[in-house]
Amino acid sequence: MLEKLGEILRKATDRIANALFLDKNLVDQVIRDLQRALIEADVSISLVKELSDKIRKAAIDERIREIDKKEHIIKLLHDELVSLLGEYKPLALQKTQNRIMFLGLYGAGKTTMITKLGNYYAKRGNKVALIGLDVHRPAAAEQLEQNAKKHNLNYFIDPGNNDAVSIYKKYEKQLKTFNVILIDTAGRHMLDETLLKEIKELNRAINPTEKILVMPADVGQAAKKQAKEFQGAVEISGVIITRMDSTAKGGGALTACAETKAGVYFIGTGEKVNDVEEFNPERFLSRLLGMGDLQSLIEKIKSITDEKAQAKLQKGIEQGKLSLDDVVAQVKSMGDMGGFDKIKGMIPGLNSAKIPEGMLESQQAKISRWEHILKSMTPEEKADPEILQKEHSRINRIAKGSGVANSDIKALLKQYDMLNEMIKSQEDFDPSKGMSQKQMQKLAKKFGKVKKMRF
Ligand SMILES: Nc1nc2c(ncn2[C@@H]2O[C@H](COP(=O)(O)OP(=O)(O)O)[C@@H](O)[C@H]2O)c(=O)[nH]1
Ligand SMILES: [Mg+2]
Repeated sequence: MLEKLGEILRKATDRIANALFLDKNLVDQVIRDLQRALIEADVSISLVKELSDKIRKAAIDERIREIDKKEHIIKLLHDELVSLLGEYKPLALQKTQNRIMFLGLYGAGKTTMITKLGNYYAKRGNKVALIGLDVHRPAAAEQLEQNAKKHNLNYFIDPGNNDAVSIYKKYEKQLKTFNVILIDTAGRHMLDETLLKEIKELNRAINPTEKILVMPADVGQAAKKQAKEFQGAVEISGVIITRMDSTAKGGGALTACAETKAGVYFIGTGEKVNDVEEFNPERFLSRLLGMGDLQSLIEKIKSITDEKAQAKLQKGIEQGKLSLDDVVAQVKSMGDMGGFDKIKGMIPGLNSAKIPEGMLESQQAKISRWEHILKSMTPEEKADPEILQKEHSRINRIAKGSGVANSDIKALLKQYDMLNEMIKSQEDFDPSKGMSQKQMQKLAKKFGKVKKMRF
C-alpha cells in the first residue's frame, strides 16, 4: 500500500536527517524526490507545490538556527503531510441504534467493506446486522449472504424483491434488536438521476445515522469530484477508501478527500475480512515513513548529530579556540564524513558562507591520517599546536611516529589554523544565534585572501 511513496518519503527524511547541514543542493534534491513521489501517488500538483514551497522557505529561513533546521524541516514535512491527509475523524458509534448506509458507484467495494466492518464491529461487542438493499445487481443479495455466513454475521436479504425501501420496511422491526446496522445499497457507473432518486428515498425511509461514500483508491484525485457530487446530493457524513493495496494512487484519493473535508473513516487494504483499518492520518503517515512516531524520528536526528561533540565544539567556538583533538574528534564523530567542509556545517550560521574551494575539498583519506598524527602527539601539542611552529623538530618526530609525511602534518595545522581564524574573526558572534549574513560575507571575504602558508 503506497510502498513506493513510503520508500521515497523515507529516503527524503533520511537524507535530511543524515545530512550535516542543509545546503541548497540537498534541499532541491529532497524537494524533487518528494514532488515526484507525491505526483506519482496522484496527489494534486497544487498541493504538491504548496508543500514544496513551505519546505524551501523553511530551509532558507534565517530565523531558524542551523542546528535546529533539520529537525524543523522534518517536523514541518511530517505535519504538512499529515494535514494533506486530513483530520482524524473516527466513526463514532451512537449509544442508540447506528444505521450506517453505504453509498458508492458500482464495484467501489461496498459489499466487501460491509462484511469487513460487520466483522470489525461484532468483534468489538456490538450486535451487528447486514441488510442487502442492492436490488439491481444480479446475485448481489447472494454475495452478501455468502459473506455474512462465512463470518457468522446476521443478515437480512430479500432476493427477487426489487424495491429497496420495501425490503427495509419488511425487516425494520427485527432490526430493532441490533445496534449496528450496515446497509448495502446499489451502485451505478455514475451518480445519475435514477441512483440519486433511490438514495434519497432510502434516506427518507431509513434516516441513517451515517451515510458513507465508498470509493476505490484507484480513482485517485477524482475522489474529490465524486465526494463533492455525493455530498451535494445526500450530505454524506464520511468516506471509506477501498483497494488501497492495489494501486499507487491512494495518496491522491486520500488527499482529495481531505480537501473536501469529507473525513476518511476507514481504508480497505485487501480482499480478506481483516483487511480494514481505521484511518488515522498521523498513524498512517508514521507507518508510511516506517517509524513509530514523529518523536522517534526526531530522536534519530538527534542521535546522528553527536550532541556531546557538538557542545564541545560550541564551547571551543565561544572561547575563540579549539584544540586539535576537538577538531578531529568532531569530524570522527560524524562517521565517515570529510573534513572542515563538514565541521563548517556544525557551526551555526557558517553554512552558506563562501569558504574557499581548497578548504572544502573532501578529506576522507586525510581524516585517517589525522588520527594517526594525533596519536603521535603529546597532550600539550594537541591543546596548543602553536608550539609545533616554534619547534620544527616536533613535526619531524610526529611524522616519524605516525608514518605520515611532514606535509600532512602541515596541512592539518593549516586547516586547524583556518578554522580558529574563522572563529576568532567572528566579532560579536553569538553562537546561540548563528552569524548574520553580513558577518558571513565579511568572513568569506577574509578567507578569500588567506593564502599564505605558515611553513
Ligand atoms: N484488493 C482489494 N480488492 C477489494 C477491496 N475491497 C473490495 N475489493 C474487490 O473489489 C471488487 C468489488 O467489490 P464489491 O464489494 O463487490 O463492490 P460493490 O459493487 O461496491 O459492492 C471485488 O472483487 C472485491 O473483492 C480491497 O480493499 N482490496
Ligand atoms: Mg455490492
